[in-house]
Amino acid sequence: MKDLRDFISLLRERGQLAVIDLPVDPVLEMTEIADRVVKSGGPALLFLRPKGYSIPVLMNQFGTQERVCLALRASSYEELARRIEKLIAFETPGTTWDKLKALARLKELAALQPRVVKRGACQEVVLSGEEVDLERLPVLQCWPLDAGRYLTLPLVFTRDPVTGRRNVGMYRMQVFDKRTTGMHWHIHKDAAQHYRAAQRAARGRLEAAVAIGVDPALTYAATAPLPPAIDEMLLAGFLRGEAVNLVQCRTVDLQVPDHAEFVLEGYIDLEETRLEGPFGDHTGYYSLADYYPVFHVTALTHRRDPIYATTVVGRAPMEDAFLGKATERIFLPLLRLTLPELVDLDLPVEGGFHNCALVSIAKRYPLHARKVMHALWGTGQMQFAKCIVVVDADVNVHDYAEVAWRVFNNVDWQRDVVVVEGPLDVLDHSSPQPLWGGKIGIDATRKGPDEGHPREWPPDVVMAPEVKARVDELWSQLGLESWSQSARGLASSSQPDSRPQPSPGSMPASEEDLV
Ligand SMILES: Cc1cc2nc3c(=O)[nH]c(=O)nc-3n(C[C@H](O)[C@H](O)[C@H](O)COP(=O)(O)O)c2cc1C
Ligand SMILES: [Mn+2]
Repeated sequence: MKDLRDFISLLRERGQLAVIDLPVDPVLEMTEIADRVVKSGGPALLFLRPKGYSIPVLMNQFGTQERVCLALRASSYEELARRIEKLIAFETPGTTWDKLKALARLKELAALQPRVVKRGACQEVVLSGEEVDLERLPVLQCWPLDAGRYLTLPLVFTRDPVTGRRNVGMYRMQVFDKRTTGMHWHIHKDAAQHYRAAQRAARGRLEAAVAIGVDPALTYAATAPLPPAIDEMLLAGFLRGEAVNLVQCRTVDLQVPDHAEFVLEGYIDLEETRLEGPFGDHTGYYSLADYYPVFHVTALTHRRDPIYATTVVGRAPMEDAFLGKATERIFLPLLRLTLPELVDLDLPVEGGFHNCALVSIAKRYPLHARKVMHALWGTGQMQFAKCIVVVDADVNVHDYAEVAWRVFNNVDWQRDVVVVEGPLDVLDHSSPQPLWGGKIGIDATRKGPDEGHPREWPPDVVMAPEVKARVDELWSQLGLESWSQSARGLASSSQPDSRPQPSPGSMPASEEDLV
């Protein structure tokens, strides 16, 4: 698979693509269709006849766990996590054999670095200056109160003006007119850092290029919360098992994926901002209008017969929930590098991923749970977690009923809660002021005397294994099977199938951690 078209063909082969040949309006109608389809676990959508446009629209390419795995070349999220674990395994090379293995891994990684090629299909058609007209693209107005039309799946390429390092982030872009858009990078994100660095260096402008419609591994990489020093295109190369090919832009000094369906080249004037939003956002609320930088398009290049790729966000679960679950699985092994006591992590989609984190830990010392909370609040985009619930290693954090049972029973609300202040995601609307506010950490682990709990901690109520085995043997003779089936039905109804879910207990820590 080399590009978005190959992915579309793959989806078609797998029966994972619905081709829609009726005229459908990109204003609101596509959202309503995509929303119904994603919430019922349905296929990717290729709209051939957007009303008023001649360019087809692809939506919901990531709308199930199965499709995210196809996109990331993995059989499951767990396999992905294992690949990441292998990549970052820091064994100290003892024997010559170990040293050779470590070298081989470095060599492998070096071969996955993006490379610049001479020509790319993304420049089959080049429009510059006055020829550029963004209003020819079938850009969606997603929700009724949106301020306008938004590019919702753009890969935004910028360079750090000081280090020259590339960043690729996904930041929505409101189309203002034929040649300008908003650039909604939040102040905590890497491109916003490039913007501030360019302001400090008094550059006048910051160049940017935007790719739309690429190999889905690249699209995922643009959403991944990587540290600024790691190139998203290297992660994409690692995921797809092949280096990403980039071509030089025509009007700015940046490189973009050779196979992109569309590329917008341009710059951001460092003095200029414009009111952006409101926009129906992934919190399920409209993000409020605010002033953001303006992107001026100097060239629009595209493939012959291009396909426009987009998504809609809104009340979960939406398509982005499946990208978020992939991130939860991929980044757990990375978090474990500094937090080896972390057993598992669940970010409920209803919390938009950063509003709530459920974590299980192998607890070893008093207030260990608080150490983990503070460490998470100090790590990358986990800093936005408004609520962190910590449970013991044996609790399945993906089973919300079990987590609720432990929290409601284990917590002394005076002793086991910390309330702190810290940075919040820009989209948070609950705090009295933007950007920062209150957060809570809940320690629902068992407490011992060393944590101010002199009383005995009671054991869980569980049946003796030999009795369970005996009843298993008897079970089919008791005439109770039809009853137990309906009981199971009741239990599973609290977890709709469309919720993106890793298999329970899929990520045990090392045996030592579980002791
Ligand atoms: C569909 C979608 C839309 C997004 N829109 C924005 C946005 O408008 N602004 C923003 O700062 N982050 C947005 N994000 C999240 C960023 O892509 C994510 O935080 C990413 O890690 C940013 O890259 P960076 O760490 O290189 O800055 C969006 C993510 C998705 C999946
Ligand atoms: Mn980045």
